[in-house]
Amino acid sequence: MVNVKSYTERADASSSPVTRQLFKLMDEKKSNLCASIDVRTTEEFLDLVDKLGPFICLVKSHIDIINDFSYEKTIVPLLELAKKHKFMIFEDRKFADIGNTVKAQYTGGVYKIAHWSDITNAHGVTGEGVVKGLKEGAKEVTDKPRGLLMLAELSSKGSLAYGEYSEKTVEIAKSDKEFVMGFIAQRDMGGREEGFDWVIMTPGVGLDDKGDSLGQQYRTVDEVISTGTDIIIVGRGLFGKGRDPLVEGERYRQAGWSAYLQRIGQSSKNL
Ligand code: S5P
Repeated sequence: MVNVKSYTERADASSSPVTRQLFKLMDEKKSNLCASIDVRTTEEFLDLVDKLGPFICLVKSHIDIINDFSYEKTIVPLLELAKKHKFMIFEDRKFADIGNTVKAQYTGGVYKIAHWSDITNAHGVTGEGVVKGLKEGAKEVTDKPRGLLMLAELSSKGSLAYGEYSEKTVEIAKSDKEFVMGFIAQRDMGGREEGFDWVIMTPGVGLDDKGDSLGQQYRTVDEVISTGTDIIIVGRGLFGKGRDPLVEGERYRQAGWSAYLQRIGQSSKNL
């Protein structure tokens, strides 16, 4: 059974400060769209963020693929755009090491992720220490709320994250109700009967393509929302192959929002 409550209702009951902020923002902007902006230059990155900003609740970055990254030229303007358009930020770092190492990777180096990214994610492969290490790191460098998503399932062909692996990852997520806000997954991960209301964010979403030549697999917006997705993560569907981000941004926002309204039993006149 997927979650049929509204984002606002869930915000009020959530134990995660980041989830509370995100769900409220989503209802305000009528958007459950996260733009995944995987491009190689700061200029392209900021240009796409500015264009897509009005349609999205969240920007997902892979900050380490930007060739000319600098904190001043990439992150400072990104934070300004986040204020201008009201979206949150998710650095898709996929941490996968022991607690002590991820803590250093999260807070230090050139990227200093914990300083600017509201949300990040981690694999469960190394065990519970990954959650503790990241949480400690966040507390040491900022007073702002930070949230973690565990990677329970992946969209790519042949992924090893299923069955017992996914179940064990869910167990790890239960170790921290305040910092772990939910999952990257393809469907609802349960937990409500035990008092967890996780946010499910789903990549591998596309309305025009079935996948790519490197193993990515796409499902439609209606499909993922009906199986429990709260936030759709869309990358190349928004700006790849010469697509117009202004057109696709609104198209995916509407598709995501109407599928959500349908799931919670409201009519789509509220689009
Ligand atoms: O299972 C996953 C998990 C993630 S976070 N499958 C994914 O594709 N991702 C990320 O989502 C991936 O790293 C990329 O940044 C984005 C999908 O991009 P698209 O262009 O295929 O929509």
